[in-house]
Amino acid sequence: MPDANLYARLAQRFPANPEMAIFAHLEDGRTYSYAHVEHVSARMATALVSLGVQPGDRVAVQVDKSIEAFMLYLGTLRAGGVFLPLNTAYTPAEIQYFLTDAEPRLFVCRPESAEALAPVAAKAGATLETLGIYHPDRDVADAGSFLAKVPDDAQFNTVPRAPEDLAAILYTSGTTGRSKGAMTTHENLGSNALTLCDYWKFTKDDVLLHALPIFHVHGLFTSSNTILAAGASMIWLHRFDADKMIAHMPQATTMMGVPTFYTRLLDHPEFTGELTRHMRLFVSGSAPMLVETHERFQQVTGQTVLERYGMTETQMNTSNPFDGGRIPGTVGFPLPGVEVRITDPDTGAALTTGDVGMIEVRGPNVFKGYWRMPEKTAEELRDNGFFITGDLGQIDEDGYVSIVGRSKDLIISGGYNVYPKEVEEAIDLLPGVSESAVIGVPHRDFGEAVVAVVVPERGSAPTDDAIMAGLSNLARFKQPKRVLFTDALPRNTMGKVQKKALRDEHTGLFTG
Ligand code: MCA
Ligand code: AMP
Repeated sequence: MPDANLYARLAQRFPANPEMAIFAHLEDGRTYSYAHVEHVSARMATALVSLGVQPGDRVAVQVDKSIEAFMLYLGTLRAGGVFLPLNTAYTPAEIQYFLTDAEPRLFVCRPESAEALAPVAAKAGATLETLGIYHPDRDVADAGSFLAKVPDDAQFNTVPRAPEDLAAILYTSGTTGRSKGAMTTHENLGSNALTLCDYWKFTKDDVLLHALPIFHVHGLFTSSNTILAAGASMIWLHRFDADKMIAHMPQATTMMGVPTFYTRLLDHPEFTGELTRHMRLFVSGSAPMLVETHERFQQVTGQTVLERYGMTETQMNTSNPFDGGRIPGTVGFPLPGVEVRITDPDTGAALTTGDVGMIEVRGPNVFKGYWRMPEKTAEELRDNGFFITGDLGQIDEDGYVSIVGRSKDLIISGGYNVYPKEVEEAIDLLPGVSESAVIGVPHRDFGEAVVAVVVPERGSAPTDDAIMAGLSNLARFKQPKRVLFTDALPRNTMGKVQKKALRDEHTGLFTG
């Protein structure tokens, strides 16, 4: 059987000429070819093994986006390790949970976070190393301790993996209780990368404008793995910056982003039809793109953004077509090899064309389950292989899938997921608070913004500053953009908080 190791699968497709660039137009003037990818990932894998990483061991990473961070991901795959990327916004309290749950052999963090995170790593039994942004002109100390352990030269035989072996764990918050580690296999990632490469017609001539973070599926897998599968190249920006996107767009052929990328570009006076005429593809996902944004984009550029739908647990499920109608407000067709069905959320019975129900997905893209949570896995992954997404949708007569809502209480802010329950639990613990409801309110920039509606205890008058100060253990993007106070939350006859009524009441908070 051929090796299913994702790196080995992608490397087979690397360009025949290893001098071809993988990272193009680097801001520091470096050149970085596919030969470098092979060599540096071999050196990284060697260092990982020397640090005790064995096949199946987790390698947890909370570092800034850099080429070295990306090579650490590839080195982990080559060593047969399980890559566990963590949002750079997570606080030490949040990291503590992930490390305790995943028990990584190694935890790599930013040099400036090492002091705060050393006790966290020690408690979880993980070796701690640091990785900073490498810059040839800067003091080597900035690059952290890990690179010092990477040999100058090394060959490495990629560890063979079976399709169902784990390649990565990505944590996704739960609607109830603790975050769950989505166990993602080599086959999940390999099949999705090859499918997207084909479906979106990527070739070695493509240059992807890459400004997404690399601790989530969108930036790490959907974007980067697809580029490696095509033997193409990327313009690697450390973060989204509209000016830089515009400066680099003339050298790019494609871009992938969350809707906020598109609204920010459209608001920029230099984003014009002229600037984008040569671009062959713009892809959006991670959150719904408003029809209005699609239309503005069409007006300015004459092009239609291709919207697709994915999840941490399933990689990419559906996509509007490359050729043929890309219909705003839909997420297109099931990708080749992926089955999508709509079911009754209460009974699980399959529904028919046009009916709104639960979106369920089956295919080689669907994850293996939640790390050490067999009950949660059984709740969401059916015996017949269908995954219950928690998204509500319908399929029209032409086969286009639309997402019309969510059965899960979830806010998507600028492409980051925020689970209201987690924020409410933190607020409810604060002095003077009786209860709270956290809702997503329309926001021009982030799509939805987190808003907390707080009921003070009788006789107490907590301030919004006090509430915010009490939430410092939560990542900034989860913290409310506004705290409102009320005497009582609206409830239905069953006593359940009516979040829809609250959302309706405050809908114009940021847009009105
Ligand atoms: C930053 N802030 C945010 C967010 N990002 N607040 C709410 N939501 C956010 N997404 C806060 C910061 O804490 C800060 O607050 C202030 O906003 C400005 O921060 P800054 O760093 O300057 O923001 P930015 O760099 O401009 O970031 C905005 C962004 C970024 C570019 C939209 O959030 C981003 O890159 N999002 C992409 C997320 C993504 O990749 N999602 C894919 C998930 P303060 O100043 O008060 O501290 S994968 C997925 O969903 C599935 C699989 C799929 O289908 O793809
Ligand atoms: P995550 O848990 O970060 O993987 O987020 C996955 C969720 O993002 C999905 O379950 C959807 O609710 C949402 N999502 C992703 N892509 C789209 C899209 N194009 N339109 C609407 N929602 C989307």
